Amino acid sequence: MRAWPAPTVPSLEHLGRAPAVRLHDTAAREPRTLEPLDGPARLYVCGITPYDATHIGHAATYLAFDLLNRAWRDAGHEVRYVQNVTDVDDPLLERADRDGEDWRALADREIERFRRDCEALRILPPDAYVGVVEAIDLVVEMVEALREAGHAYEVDGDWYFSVRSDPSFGSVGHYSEEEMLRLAAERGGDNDRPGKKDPLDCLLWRGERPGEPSWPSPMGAGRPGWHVECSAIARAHLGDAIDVQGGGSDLVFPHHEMSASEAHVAHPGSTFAKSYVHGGMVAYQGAKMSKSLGNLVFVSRLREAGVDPAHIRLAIAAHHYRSDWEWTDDDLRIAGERLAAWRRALPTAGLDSATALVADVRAALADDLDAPRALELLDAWAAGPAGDGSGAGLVRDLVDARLGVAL
Ligand code: 5CA
Ligand code: ZN
Repeated sequence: MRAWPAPTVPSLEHLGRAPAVRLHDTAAREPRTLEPLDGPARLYVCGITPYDATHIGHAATYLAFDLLNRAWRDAGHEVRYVQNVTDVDDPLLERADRDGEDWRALADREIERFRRDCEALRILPPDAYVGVVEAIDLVVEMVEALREAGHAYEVDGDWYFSVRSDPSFGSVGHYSEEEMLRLAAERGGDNDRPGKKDPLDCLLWRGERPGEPSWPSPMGAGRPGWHVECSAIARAHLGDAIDVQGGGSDLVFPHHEMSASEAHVAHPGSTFAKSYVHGGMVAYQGAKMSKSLGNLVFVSRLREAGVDPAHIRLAIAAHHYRSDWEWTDDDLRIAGERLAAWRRALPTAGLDSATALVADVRAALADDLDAPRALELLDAWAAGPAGDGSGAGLVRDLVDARLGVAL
């Protein structure tokens, strides 16, 4: 499906390349550097389930990977970026049902709102933006491969994946059995369903139910299970051993664990992703911001209220992408003051301090995307002595290219 218009990204290449990016890998439990590559760096980030508007938590996740995209580009990599849309799944169908709305109309409206939010936040769009509804054949192909390998089984018309068929199952999140059971139950799993061989086995294909959308398949009419959509879409669009599979930390288990295992078993000898990278959770009013709890701050609401999207961007960037933090209105005020100070300092930027700033900001962002440090470096620069203005273009390009903010 259509993504959203790309913002321009100024090149800083005349100053040489930015350093290679070190990123914390959840599976390796330590930082990893993107290896030298022949082809493009390949990034897959789990997209929205479009049953409600984009909240600050979503925005924080997509902004984290936008920082990565920008860091890789500045380091000289071509980037191929793919994002999915879970445009058919239980929460979407339940919300449509609750509101007496057509599920497609609900998804279309929220996807469009997400596009406008991302455009306003100057997030680089994915090269392929893929809805599950348009990828049913890819999902069916993967479920077929798992069935042929003998690692899928049927329970009353639904098909499950045998998670234990992947010897590396558990190696993304490193959770204990007890934690996996708890998290699966909390996040859409059906541990106790009679007929399952293992409580953690996850749904691949849900047989048709009255009133639910379905598509024909060799397993009978039905619709995809959640995790397999991302294995199928990522592999089909990016190939084997993608560089980074990304999302918020609530996706480590079961989602990323399951989608990796499904891809490994469907394609023996393959590696789904070289690194798994996760952003922290944004809370509001004391709890994780979530559509199911309803404690939400919507990007679109803030924009309608006249908040400058650059302030939203900087308010989020002030928190390290891996930390869990709580949104307050004060974040926006601080971001506004910070941006104003940078703008005041810009016309008198000296060339030497601007050149040094570029190197320092690049180093901060190459160190596991340390945006809070990058902002502090800019604050210090803005508070420093005035120069002759010859560095203004450089600072403007730096802030635009690396932080997505136009000064
Ligand atoms: N469609 C699936 C992924 S395939 C999904 O998780 N959709 S979502 O709409 O629930 O979330 C979209 C992205 O936002 C995910 O990466 C999720 O980890 C992230 N996210 C959700 N809530 C928060 C939050 N409170 N803070 C930070 N990130 C969040
Ligand atoms: Zn996903």
